[in-house]
Amino acid sequence: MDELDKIRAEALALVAQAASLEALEAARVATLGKKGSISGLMASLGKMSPEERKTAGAALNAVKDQVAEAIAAAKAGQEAKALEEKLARERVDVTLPVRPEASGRIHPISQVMDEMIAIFAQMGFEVAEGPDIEDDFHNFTALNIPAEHPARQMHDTFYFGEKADGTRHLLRTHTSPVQIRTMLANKPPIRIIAPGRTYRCDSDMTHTPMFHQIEGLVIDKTTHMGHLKGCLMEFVTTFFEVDEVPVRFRPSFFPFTEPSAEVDIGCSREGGELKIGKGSGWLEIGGSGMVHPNVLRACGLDPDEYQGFAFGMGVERMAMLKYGIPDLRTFFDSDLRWLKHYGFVPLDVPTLSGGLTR
Ligand code: 2NL
Repeated sequence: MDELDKIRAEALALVAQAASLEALEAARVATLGKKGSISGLMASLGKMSPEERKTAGAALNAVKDQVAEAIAAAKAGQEAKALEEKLARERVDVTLPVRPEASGRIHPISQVMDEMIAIFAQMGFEVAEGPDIEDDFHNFTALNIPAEHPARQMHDTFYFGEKADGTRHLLRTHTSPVQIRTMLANKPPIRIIAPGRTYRCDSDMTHTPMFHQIEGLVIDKTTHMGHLKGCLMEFVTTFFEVDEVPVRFRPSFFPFTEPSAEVDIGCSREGGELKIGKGSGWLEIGGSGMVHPNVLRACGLDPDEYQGFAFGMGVERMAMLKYGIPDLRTFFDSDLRWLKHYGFVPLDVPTLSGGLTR
C-alpha cells in the first residue's frame, strides 16, 4: 500500500512541523478530521472485497493510531512549553524592595477610628452603622430631645428641603440614631459601638461642619454605671497605651441620659508637655450616662425590665490628644506635607496583639 505509506508520511510530517497548539489542531483536522486524509481512506474501504478490507482496514487503523499518538505527544510537548513560557514571563522577584512611589499615608482620623474600634471589638462590642441622612424621629424625638431644644434650630442642624408632608430630612448631628435603629430592630442584650461622620452647622477654631464620633451603647437587665466606668477605664488605658489612667465622672446634662456625666481622664502638664495618666490635671474626653427611660420607651423597651449605659467620644479630639496634633482644622486641609508628618504607613494596621501603633 504505497498510497497509505505516503499519507502516513505526510500526516506525521504535518504533525512534526506544527509549532503551536493552533497549528497542531489544524494538522489534526487535516488528517483525522471528518474530511481529513486518513478519514478519506477509511471511506474507500467500503468499495473493497471483505478479504481486502480486513488487511487494508487493519493497516489503516494502525496508521490512524500512530498519527493520533503523534498528535497527543506533540500536544503534551507544546503545552509543557507554553507553561514554561508563562511561568518565566510571570516570575516575581519577592526580594525586590517596595515600589518607592507607594508613599501614601493613612489619615490620623482613619487610624484612630481603627484603633478605637479594635479596642471595643476586643471588649465584645459589635460595630453598628446607619445613614448619614436621618429624619427628625431617629436624630431627635426618640432621643428625648424636645421640639424647642436649641439643637433642633436651623443654625445648629443641616436640614434638607421641606417635603410635601412638611417633614424634612437632616444630616445626623451625632451617631445616636444608629443606636436608636439598633434598639428598634433588636432585643437586648445589646452591646454596640456606632462610629461615623456627624454634622453640625458650626465652623471656628474648635469646630468643623463635619466631624467624627464613636458612641457606645450597652443594654441589659442589670447594667449600671459601674460597668460604664470599668468599660471606659479599660478603653483609655489601652488607647493611650499606659498602665494606669484615672477616670472621673463630672455631673452633667444630656436629654438622652439620666444621670449624665462628662468623662475626664487624668493628665500631667509638666514643662508644657501633656502626658495622659496620673497627675494633677484633668482632661475631658467625652460624655456618658444611663439611657433615659423615655429613650428606652421610644425604642419599644420597657424601662422597668431593661436599663443601660451610653457614651460618646469625638474622634478628632482623641487623635489630637494621642498624637499631639494641635489644630483641629488641619485634619481637613488635605495638606500632603501635614499628612506625611501625622499620617500612618498603610501596612502598620493597628491590632491589640501587635501593638496599636508601632
Ligand atoms: C459627647 C456626648 C453622649 C450619648 C452620647 C446616647 C445614645 C443613645 C441613648 C443615650 Cl441611643 N445616649 N449617647 C450619651 C451621652 C453622651 O455623647 O460629648 N459626645 C462627644
